[in-house]
Amino acid sequence: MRTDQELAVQAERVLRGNDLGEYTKPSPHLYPHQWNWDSAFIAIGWAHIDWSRAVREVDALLAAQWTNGMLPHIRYNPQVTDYAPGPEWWPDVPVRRPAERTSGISQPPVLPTAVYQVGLLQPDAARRHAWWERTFDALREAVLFYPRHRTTGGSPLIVLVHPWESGLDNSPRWDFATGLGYRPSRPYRRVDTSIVGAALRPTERDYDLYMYLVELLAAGRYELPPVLARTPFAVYDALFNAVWYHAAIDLNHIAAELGKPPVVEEAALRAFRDAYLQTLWDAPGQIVRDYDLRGQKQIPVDTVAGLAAIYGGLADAAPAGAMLTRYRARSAGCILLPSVPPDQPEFEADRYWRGPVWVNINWLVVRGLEELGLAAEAAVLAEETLDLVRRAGCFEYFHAYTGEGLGGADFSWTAALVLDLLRRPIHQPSSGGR
Ligand code: 9WN
Repeated sequence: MRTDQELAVQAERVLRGNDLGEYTKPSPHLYPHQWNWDSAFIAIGWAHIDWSRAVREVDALLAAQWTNGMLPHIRYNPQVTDYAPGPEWWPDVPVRRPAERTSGISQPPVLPTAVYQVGLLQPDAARRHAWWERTFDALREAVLFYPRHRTTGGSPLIVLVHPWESGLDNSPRWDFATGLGYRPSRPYRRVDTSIVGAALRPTERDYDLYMYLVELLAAGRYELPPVLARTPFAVYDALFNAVWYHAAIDLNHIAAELGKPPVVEEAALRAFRDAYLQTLWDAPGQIVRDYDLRGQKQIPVDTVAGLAAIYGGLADAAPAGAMLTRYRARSAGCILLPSVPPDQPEFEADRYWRGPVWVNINWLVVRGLEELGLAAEAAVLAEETLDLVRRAGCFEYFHAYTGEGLGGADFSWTAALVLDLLRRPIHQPSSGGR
């Protein structure tokens, strides 16, 4: 078992190994481009070992911003050709810089939170403020993109139009749509299953829907109204919405530091919180659920995304603690918080987002518990996360029962978030609460 020092050295080696100077590959072979929420987590890791490098990671992602403010889920590296689907599947994306090539969808907006955290790790206040000042307008547009372009019918909740946007691609929450038999009009290739065993990845049926939706989104010029009229997939994702809420609050913190007005007003945050709980809270299960806009109902599948209210600070400390306890009881025999509890019929201990343990999700819950003042619970989960990676290494995900490392090895966000847990131990509050 590695010591903390050995673990930190290993994590740093992973980040440096995946570093392309401008951005950090999520993993050496499987994911060669720049991914949105990966880079946010990765920047937090870099900030502990090389602050300027963290800044470059963020700058690279911001370079891919669209004219409407959206930060796309992939920023393509033009030198990489052995990844599918490539930019040819996403024609005419409205990037600000014409040379940029990106995907046509977004991903959970962790970036504003990362910029806030990275800034706090810069001891020189003048440098920190200068950086926040330089990135502020882009982040403001990125946060406001969602209320401006991804809401419908008077609800402030954000609509996702592709499972990839959720970051938890083949979560069983999305099976209602993969089960409908949609297929793209053109053949497509996959490279993921030549790098990782097919049994650990999304199925062909999942990919058929993913590529069908890619074509549909491109045909709708990536705009919500034409897509909503035709798509089988439009959801309020509990995790994505909580990440946005947290990002809005963190960007408001930055605004306050810079003497600017809040980006999202208090009243709008309150309305968002009310809508979130009203639409997504499942009282019998004491968990939040996602919502299918087509079927106009909650999606009756529980996953770890149901704990997102903890990360968002959308639940108070007492219900948050109860949610955690219940999820852990349902996941007895599993390590940490598995992506799906084993009592869900769709649970698979080793398949991607259908059961395995992911470090980024556990980190989100750890930091959420900490911010709610639940330091003891946060510390337990943080220590278990570090133990898992000490034993297994910096893998992409981990077998829900055995902790065996699965998917891509030398995975960047695992390394980055382990560094963060090592270097920024859980804060013990004097009074509690956010
Ligand atoms: C598709 C890079 C990304 C993560 C996602 C994860 C996976 C891609 C894939 O890898 O998605 O975007 O090929 O499966 O699901 O969360 O950002 O690490």
